[in-house]
Amino acid sequence: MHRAGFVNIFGKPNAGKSTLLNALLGEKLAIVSPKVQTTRHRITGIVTEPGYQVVFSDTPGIIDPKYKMHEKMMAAVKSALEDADVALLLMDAKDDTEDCLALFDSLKLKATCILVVNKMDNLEKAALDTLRERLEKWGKAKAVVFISALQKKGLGDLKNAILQLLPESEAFYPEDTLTDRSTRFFVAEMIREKIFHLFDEEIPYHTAVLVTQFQEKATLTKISAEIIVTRETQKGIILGEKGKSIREIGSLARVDIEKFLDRKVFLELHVKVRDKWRDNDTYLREYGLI
Ligand code: GDP
Ligand code: K
Ligand code: MG
Repeated sequence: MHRAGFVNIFGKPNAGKSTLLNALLGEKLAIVSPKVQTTRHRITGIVTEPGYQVVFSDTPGIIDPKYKMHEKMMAAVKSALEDADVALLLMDAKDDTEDCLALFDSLKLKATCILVVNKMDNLEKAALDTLRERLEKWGKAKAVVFISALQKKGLGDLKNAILQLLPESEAFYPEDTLTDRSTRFFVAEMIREKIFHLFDEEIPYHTAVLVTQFQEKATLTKISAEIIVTRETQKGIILGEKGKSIREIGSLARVDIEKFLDRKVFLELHVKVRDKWRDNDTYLREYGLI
């Protein structure tokens, strides 16, 4: 019997959803940062093994929408909820347990659920035992699994739990497919991740990245990208003194992109100011957020 299905990861911001997707795939597809709302899109990663195929989706954390961009992000979460065969409800071991369960209750899930407690590396054994007891009483999940996505612990248990719940089906994608997103998309995301790491507070939330040129030359890939911000002052910050900051973004991103493409890369970055892009349908569409 062959099994295949859609397994989607849900949870509060920073629960470790993107880290888990990468750990399950053994490949860095989703960008990760300690800041909330790093993930803006639904990102799919596909695992194909003899006998089964799992199509995993990482989703933006569940939040109350403040901008049109947030509404689009939550629409992505909602559609992911609707087409999951198995929903992984991910919580941080240190998050308030009752809050998390209330949030999961509020999703009115129809999909089969696995409750996944991440960051078990942050709790002592006694505390983990108490937590397990409480979560098993919740009764709405088919299984409760403890993991550390960062330390890659408990992933075997999680895969087994998923496989038991996966429907009988043919594969959905050819066996060598890793994702349904384009290379350009991942390049833009890798640049965006560096901005999340290098700047505090508001800058990352006002930034989008657009790849404007992607050319495979004989010995390297030439990539141009625009970093979009909402104000002139932010442009100045991204550029930095004598262009120091943008050079740093470029050199950090280039290392990741070269690893991802397995090719030498020439990366050219520009900064553009687009007032209120987060509330503008045309821009949101251009940046792939709709
Ligand atoms: P997301 O917002 O749910 O996608 O969370 P991310 O995957 O971006 O991770 C948020 C933060 O939690 C990052 O700093 C991760 O390195 C960290 N993190 C993720 N998984 C673990 C884990 O298992 N243990 C610990 N200690 N930290 C983790
Ligand atoms: K995050
Ligand atoms: Mg994420």
